[in-house]
Amino acid sequence: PAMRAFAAVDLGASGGRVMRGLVGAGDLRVQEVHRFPNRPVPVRGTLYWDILGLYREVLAGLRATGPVASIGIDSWAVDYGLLDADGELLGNPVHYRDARTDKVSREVVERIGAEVLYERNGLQFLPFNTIFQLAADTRLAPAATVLLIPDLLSYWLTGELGAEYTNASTTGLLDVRTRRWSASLRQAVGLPASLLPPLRAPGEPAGEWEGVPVTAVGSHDTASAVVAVPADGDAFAYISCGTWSLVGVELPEPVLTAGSRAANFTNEGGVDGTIRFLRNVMGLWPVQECVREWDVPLDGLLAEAARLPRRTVLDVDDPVFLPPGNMPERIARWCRAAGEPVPRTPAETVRSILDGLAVAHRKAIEQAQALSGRAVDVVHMVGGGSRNELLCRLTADECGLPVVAGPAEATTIGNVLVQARAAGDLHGSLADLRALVRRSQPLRRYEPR
Ligand code: LRH
Repeated sequence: PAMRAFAAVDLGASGGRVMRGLVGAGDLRVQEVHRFPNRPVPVRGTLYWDILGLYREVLAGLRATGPVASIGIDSWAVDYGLLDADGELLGNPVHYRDARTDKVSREVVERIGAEVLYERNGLQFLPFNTIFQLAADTRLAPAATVLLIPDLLSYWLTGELGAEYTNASTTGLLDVRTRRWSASLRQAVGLPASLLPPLRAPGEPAGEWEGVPVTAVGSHDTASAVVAVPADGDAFAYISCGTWSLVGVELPEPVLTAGSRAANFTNEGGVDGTIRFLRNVMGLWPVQECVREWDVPLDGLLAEAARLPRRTVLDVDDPVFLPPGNMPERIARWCRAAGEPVPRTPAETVRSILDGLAVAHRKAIEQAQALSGRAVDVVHMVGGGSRNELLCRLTADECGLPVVAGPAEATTIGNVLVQARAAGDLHGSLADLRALVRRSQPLRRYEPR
């Protein structure tokens, strides 16, 4: 039987893509149709996403994809656009790395109480969680609706309003137990109920674009990536590795203990009612920022870094590395303050970041197991970072566990799998979808040394 095509729109912090996924006869293939950079724009002290530019690229990609059975959209989490009562966009979405939440986030936590907040929404503290961004937003008065980025693009395509559940779970406004919007958290930051659109689950219809159905997928990119982890059984940890490393395990229920809060572990809503129990590790962001500043290709640096010994281990999770700009300089300053040798070359700098990341990966995996009681015997690295052989090898060695790398396009594959199942082309549980990924995608195994 012929394979059917699905379009997956996937926007990451550094770039977006529109992919064609082909599904059928026990096979799965994804082809890149359109790839484009995502370049935030600083304007008078605020860092914005170029949302209209991104939408134009999405449209160009969809037109180039050809006939598809349906369209699914995912992106990075937490950020949003505001619509007025006529459905017009109010201002430009602000980038989560903007400094506007630095102070407000602490104030909101103090006002609600860190324990109460965690007990209700189960989220790790990140200064840019949507709840804090909304508390800092000065444009709320005329706003009628808040839409997370994939929901905003979906609205522009279809005219239909909705809040996809997995991404809504990153806002801080969802109740982690009932999995509905939390009235008490919403009220704590003074938001009217009407601002939050009705929730929809991955797999539900989300309207039509030019006669083609749009399907809600795990619209949080990390939720889609975890769907496509090619795990066999449940004794696995995953690292969804790109701009961020999202490191954790998949659970049936959230872990809301004091220990889990202290370790800043999050309970994000996954596809099929799962919980992504994980920590945000800084990821390849510092590397991306260094490369942007040096303006040299990464591949050569990685080859050189692989020949170097471990020298400086950067604490990549230090919040000084969160904002954009001056990354090499901030790294040198951190080393001086920590009494660590300052990297002398770009390759040494890259090596210090990757060694730091490998250590952060290990710690997060150890903590995820200790806090959840779920033991793991393999680490799955998915996403663009799984192409980074040095990082995979360092992670395997540091964790003392085998690392299975791939698929690099996990997010778009997870997006396509959920659409294809909703369309009736695939059947079964996450385990069945993962078996198809295992059979159809090239994977690479790194044994620990
Ligand atoms: C990864 C990601 C991550 C969020 C961050 C804002 O792209 O969605 O899961 O914490 O972006």
